[in-house]
Order: sequence, then C-alpha cells, then structure tokens
Amino acid sequence: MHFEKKDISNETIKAIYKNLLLPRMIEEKMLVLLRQGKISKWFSGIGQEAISVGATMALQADEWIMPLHRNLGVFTSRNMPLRKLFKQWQGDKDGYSKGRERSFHFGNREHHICGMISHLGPQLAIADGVALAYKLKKEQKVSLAFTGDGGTSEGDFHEALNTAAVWDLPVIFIIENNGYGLSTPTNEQYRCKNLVDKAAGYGIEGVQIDGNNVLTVYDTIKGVRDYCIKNQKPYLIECMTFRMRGHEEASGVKYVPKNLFGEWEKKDPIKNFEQWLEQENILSAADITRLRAETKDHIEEELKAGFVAGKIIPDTEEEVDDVYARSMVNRESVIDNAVTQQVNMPSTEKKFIHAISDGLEQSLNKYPNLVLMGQDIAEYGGAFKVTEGFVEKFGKERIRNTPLCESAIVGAALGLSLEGYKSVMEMQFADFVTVGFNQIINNLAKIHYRWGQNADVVIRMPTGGGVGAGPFHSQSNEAWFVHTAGLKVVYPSSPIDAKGLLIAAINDPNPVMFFEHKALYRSITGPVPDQYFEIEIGKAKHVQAGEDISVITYGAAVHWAIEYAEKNPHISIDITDLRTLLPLDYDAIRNAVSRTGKVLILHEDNLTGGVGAEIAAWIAEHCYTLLDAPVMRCASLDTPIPFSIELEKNFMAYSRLGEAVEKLIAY
Ligand SMILES: Cc1ncc(C[n+]2csc(CCOP(=O)(O)OP(=O)(O)O)c2C)c(N)n1
Repeated sequence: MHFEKKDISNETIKAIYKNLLLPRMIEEKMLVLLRQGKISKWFSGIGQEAISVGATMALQADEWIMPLHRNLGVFTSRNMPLRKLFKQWQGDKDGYSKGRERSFHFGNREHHICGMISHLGPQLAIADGVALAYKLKKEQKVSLAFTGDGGTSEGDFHEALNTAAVWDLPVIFIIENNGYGLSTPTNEQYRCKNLVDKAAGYGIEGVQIDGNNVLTVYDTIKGVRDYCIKNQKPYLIECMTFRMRGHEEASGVKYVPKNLFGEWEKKDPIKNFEQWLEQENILSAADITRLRAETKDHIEEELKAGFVAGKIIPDTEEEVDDVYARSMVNRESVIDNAVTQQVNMPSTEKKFIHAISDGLEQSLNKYPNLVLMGQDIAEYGGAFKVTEGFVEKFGKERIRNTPLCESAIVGAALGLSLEGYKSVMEMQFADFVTVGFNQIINNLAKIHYRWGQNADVVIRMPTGGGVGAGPFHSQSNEAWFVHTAGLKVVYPSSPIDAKGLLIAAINDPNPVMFFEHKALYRSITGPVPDQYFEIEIGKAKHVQAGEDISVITYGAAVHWAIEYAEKNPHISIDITDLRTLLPLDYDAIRNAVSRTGKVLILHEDNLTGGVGAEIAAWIAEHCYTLLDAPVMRCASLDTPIPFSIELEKNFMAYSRLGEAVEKLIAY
C-alpha cells in the first residue's frame, strides 16, 4: 500500500493513527463481549475503519455526518465519550437513546452526528437538507453521508444525489464498496462498471479511491470538501474496501470466497499504516506498542464505567412524553374560541385556499428561516395555486421547486430541521405521500423519541375526493398517520381554522401532517382574521348544538353534516368538528357523547381501520354510561375511490348519511 504524506503534518498523522486504532480495538473487545453474551448484536466495520476515520477527520467538528452501521470510527473520531457509547450498546438508560435504540441507530446534536434508521438510504437526503441550510446561511460548510454498495440500489440514493445536483448542494456522498450487501455480491447489485460512474448521470464529479488507505481517504475528502464549498456542488466518492467479518456476527461469512480474506488481510488499513509510520520514522515500534497499550487501558477503563449501569426501570410517562418535542404555544396569538373571538378582530371574507395562502405568507414573514418546498410551487404557484406570487415576494431560495422525489424532499426537510430551519412541504396530492412514506413514518415521526432531535416540518396534504379524479388523486389517507406516534395530524374544515391551524403547525416543533380537502379549497368561504393568529392543535370545535344525535366529524364531512342538519330541521343534530386527529380532543368527544347519548362518527375515509374506529372504541371504553345507543359510523366504502362520478358518489360516506342518521335516531 502506497502512502503519500503530502503536506500533512506529523501531528495530524499521529492523530489519524490513534483515531484509526481506537475503533479497531473497541471492536475486538466487543467481539469478546459478544461471545460472552454481554452484548446482543454487533455490526463490524473491521477492515473498513480508514473510511470513517479519514472522512471524519477531513471535516470540521461542526459539520453534520450521516453515518451507517459500520461507521464506529465516525463516532469515536468525533470524541464521543466511550463510556456513554458502551452504555448505548447495552441499551442503557444513560446511553444516547435512553435504551430505545440499538447499535448505531442514534445521533447526537452536540457531535453533529445524525442517527440512521435501519433502512439505510434515507440518510442520504438528510445530508441534502443540512447542506441546503449551510447554503442558505452562506456558511462555508459541507455535510457528508455514507452508503454501502447495497444501499446504492435504493431509490433514496438516486433521489438524494439528483436533488443535491439540481440544487447545487455542498454534500459529500461516500460509497463504502465492500463487495457485498448482506450476502449479495455487487454483480447482483448493479451493472455499471464502477459505482462512481453513476456520478456522471447526475452531472456531478466523482472519484474512486482506495478506502483502506487512510491518508488517501483523508486527503481526498479534504480536497473534495474544499471543492464542494467553493463550487457549491455535491461530490461522489467510491471507497473500495472489504468487510472482514459477517454482516453482523451471527450471519457468518460462508458466501465469501476464502481467498478474499487473505487478499484483503494484506491490505489491512491499520497494519499497513503502522508499517509506513515506522518506515517514515513518524512512530517507532515502541511508540506503536505503547499507543496500543494506552488505547487498551483507555477502553478497559471506560468499559468499567460503562458496564456499571443499572437495569432500566420503565417509566411510561417519560416514554410517552419523549415522543414529542415540547410545543411552546404562543398564548398571545392563540384564539381559543375562533368562532366568537374573530368577531372582535378585523377580518376578511376568504376562500379556504386563500386562508391557507394567508397563513403561509404571514409565517414566511415571521420566520426568515422558513423554507417552502414542493413540486411546481415556485413560478407556477403549485397545482392548486396556494403559493401563487410567493416567488416574487420571498425568492426562489425559500420557495423551492423540487424534482419529482417525495422521499428526498421529506428527508431534506428533516436535514433543514437539524440546522434550525422550519419547512413546509407541499405534497402535490396527498396520494403521493406513499413515495415519501418511509421518511415520514420512520424518520420524522420517531426521531425525537429515539435520540431527542425534533423534526420541525409541516407536510401539506391536498386530500379527498368528490371531484371525479380517480383512485390516485382522491384518497383519504389520514388514518395511516394517525396510527403513527410522533406525528401530529391536523385537518381543518373552515377558512379560519385552516389559517389558524396552519400557523400553529408551523410554530409546532414537531412533524405535522396538514390535511387540506381539495373540494373545500374554492367552495368554502368565511371570515378570516387579518392578523397573524393561531388555533391550538388538539382542540375540537363545537360547530352546533343539538339534542337528538351527536355527529363527530372532520374535514369536508363537517359540511355534509351541516347541510344534512339544515335540510332536516326536524332532527336536532349536534356537530363536533375534531379539527385535529392526532392528538384527539377526548374532552370534546366525551362532551359530544354526553349532550345526546347517541353518536354518529362521520368521515370520508374508508370504514375499516378509519379514524372513526378509534373514536368508537374510545367512546365504548370510556363513555359507556353516557350512551343511549351503540356508537355508529358512517364512512366511505371499503374499496379504492373510483373515477366515474356515479361510482364516486356511491363510494362516498354522504350517500349513506341519511340512512345512518335514521338508524341511530330509531334507537
Ligand atoms: C430497506 C432495507 N432493506 C433491507 C435491509 C436489510 N439489510 C441490512 S444491511 C443490508 C446490506 C447492506 O449492504 P450495503 O449497503 O452494501 O452495506 P454493508 O452492510 O455492506 O456495509 C441489508 C440488505 C435494510 N436494513 N433496509
């Protein structure tokens, strides 16, 4: 192995050596502990350390890195205290994730390390978001994300590289090509000659290097860092390496030809470096022996401190509390009862859609660090024209057209949040959320619980049917998100609520799915206060009082209920608009039950597993004595939503509303 010293100082070279030794020796110890049954799982990076260490040392300490499961060297080179790392791997309360995450699936703000989720590829787009924040702040920084060769087959790889290229983001993407996915060799993973060849497809630069040569890695990445900052562009680096152990210890290495181990043993990143250090008289054999002994002592000492941890005593309240970041409700701008208070405020009659635009515009004025992202939202103004005219007012940097890549944009939104930005992403249609689903469900929703990082992101979801748009432009999919702890789900039905709740969602430091029923956009008008105000998330609205039955509903269905009540004045209908579906306003639900004792839950979503099912179960469990009839649900058919207007009408819950009301009244 040929090392080139170039202008790297001896001090730096010694620091690189120490950083290289540490993860190797920790791992060797871990393998012993694993055999003794003291830890449960280990993903080994033995043989690949030069990449993590070289990359981390080439960056500034406050530049974000998105590591994966074999990048122990990133964590140790960022000087994370070993005792805390040991606690983390044991699932101890005093680790980095309070015992909630395994192995390397955690991050830490102080060390600018973003924790991975098991799905690998999603790490890449988070680096886009961080780099976008650096770019917008005009900071001289890069972000750096890792992927394995296997991970390059994921759509997330393509989306992240393409977005970084199109947006000219200073991101370093590193592929650690160790020849195998879990067991699948690279010839079953891709057809190009080298993975770095893919860079050309994105119109970016790339280089393939020897990943086992720590000086090559360090020097290349230092240079690439300068390039990315100076040119404001991403860069792809393919590091050739080899994994000396199995995917994880239990999985073995039977699928790897034996001769490869011998070949790569000769290319061991540490042994080769030690030989060179001696040859160059940078370190003597005695120095190396001493440094190894010191490292061993350090590990043993930290292990002693790290292994004294007591057993976890679960505290359910803390578990539930940690799912969300604390929301600071700004009391000054909150309208508690929008219906009455707005009378005292200067208001303007607005369509639902314009109330949303108004809320967005006032938020953009309030928060210079708020960025809007979505397909066609810039000059075109968005598919529904919610952001029409925004580019002229706020510029293209903050009103960002995105490539067609929902997953990368949700990931980028999370990256922006790491750097203190707020973002609102517009899904062109709520239906398309499926291709960004993983980032929402597994990254945004879980990150605060996993390692205390918030995701300050709002995803706007133009939703619902009634306009004959067929199965992929009409779905109601709010229930998917209501099932996911860590998200908030908001679904306004009136212009005033749309503005006030959107402002609240943007103020909220947690990820909020904000549903906007498309059929309401231009059909519903109402008075909207001109000033900046918010309506508290999690509070339902009592729309109208009644004595015969209580309809609990949300979204467009609120208007179905009102219309039905108007057309049937002989029935006294009490209507509650939930406005927020997660968290639900249980007090308001209980009050609705107690007012009439007969409850109909009405929603546009399908019946089975819909939000109504959850509410019905809760009422049965908690309000049994208040009921005079079984809780009933009126929902859409359990079929996909069809295109033809007649079929769609038949699908929709409102077709069966009269029938359901009459059945309930009859009890
Ligand atoms: C989306 C997804 N599919 C499958 C897996 C299971 N899995 C975990 S690691 C791995 C192999 C990854 O290979 P590569 O990206 O080359 O990284 P390496 O483990 O070799 O470092 C697989 C298939 C996963 N974690 N996530």
